[in-house]
Amino acid sequence: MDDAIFIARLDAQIIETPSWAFGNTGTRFKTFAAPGAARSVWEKIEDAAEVHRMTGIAPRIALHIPWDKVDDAAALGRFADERGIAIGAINPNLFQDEEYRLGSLTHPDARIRDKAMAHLHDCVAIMHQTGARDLSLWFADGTNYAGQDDIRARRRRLRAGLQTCADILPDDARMLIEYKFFEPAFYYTDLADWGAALLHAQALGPQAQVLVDLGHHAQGANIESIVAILLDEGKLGGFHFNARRYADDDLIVGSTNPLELFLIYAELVAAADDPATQACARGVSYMIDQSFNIEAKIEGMIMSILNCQEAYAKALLIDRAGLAAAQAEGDALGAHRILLDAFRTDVRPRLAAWRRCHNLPEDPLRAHREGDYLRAIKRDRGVIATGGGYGD
Ligand code: RM4
Ligand code: MN
Ligand code: MN
Repeated sequence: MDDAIFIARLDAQIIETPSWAFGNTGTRFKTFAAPGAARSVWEKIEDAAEVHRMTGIAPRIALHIPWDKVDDAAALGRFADERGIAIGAINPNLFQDEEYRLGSLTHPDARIRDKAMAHLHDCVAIMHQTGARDLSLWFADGTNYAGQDDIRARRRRLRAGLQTCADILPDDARMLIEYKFFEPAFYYTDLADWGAALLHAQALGPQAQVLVDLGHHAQGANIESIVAILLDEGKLGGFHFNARRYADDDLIVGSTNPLELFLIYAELVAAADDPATQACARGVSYMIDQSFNIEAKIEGMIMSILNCQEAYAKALLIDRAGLAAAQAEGDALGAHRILLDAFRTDVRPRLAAWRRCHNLPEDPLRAHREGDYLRAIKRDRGVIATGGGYGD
């Protein structure tokens, strides 16, 4: 690929960071306190700004409501804007209240469904106040025992709730429907896979798309093929990047299976060059959804952003013409080797050059580690007490 195009494509890649990864998070066993971890949404925005200063490609932060709820959302938007950060996706929590024991939009009791809908209304209001364009929906809804509830009835309740949500969405906004194959429910999950999400998104119309969280598939699932199919249907709306080994581990993206991340980017790059899928590919929101347990928060986030950029840069280097020719000839291994050649290319020098051009630190991780910002937050914020875990 021509250098100017390579650089222009790198310039266009934007990745959104999640507010929740900047505070202390942990497992149900223990939350370890990280020195200097953000204590409020305001500090999370400041940390997101540090990630953007170091990497140059993380100018948006996603919020979880009510975790990040403040009295004046517009003021929060302005606070972010002054730091060069925009508010990204709004993620409504529909899983923490007592009433959601049997579900939220799928709950058998209409009063609980109304409560969930009221929360979605509040989140749409926050979108208006902050200029956020994506409503990112993940539901913990499901059942634990066969017979516990009627699967088709639940599905219809969910569809009705999503339809109302589509009706109240700002005109230029999207709703992204996320799926996860299990947890917290174990027998049946109302949005367990991309098929379930896609069917709803198709019925709801152009403002509804599917969100792929890399941690939400069964072991061995071919995620890049899901990405390709959703792109082909014009229904891929966004990603939650992370990595998994066993379940929804929320580890640093690219840390367990860098080849998978590269192959996902390869599909995105190919679709962006195909007139039939270009519009969808260009609209995809790239978001991180991770939860750091033992890692330093900002450092982990910088590494995540860099891993995505590296995978993307390698995908840009795939010899597309050679690949098409090998595929047309039925040369399975020739085609495969073309992909691997790109994957094995060391793009770090080119990315360092890209950073130099943009007045960014050549080594963002080191610059952050040695910089004033980290020193200041460690000094000013200190270490906050955290919960133990089970039984606390
Ligand atoms: C889910 C899913 C959602 C996230 C919640 C807290 O597993 O990944 O995106 O918002 O966790
Ligand atoms: Mn997610
Ligand atoms: Mn998850």
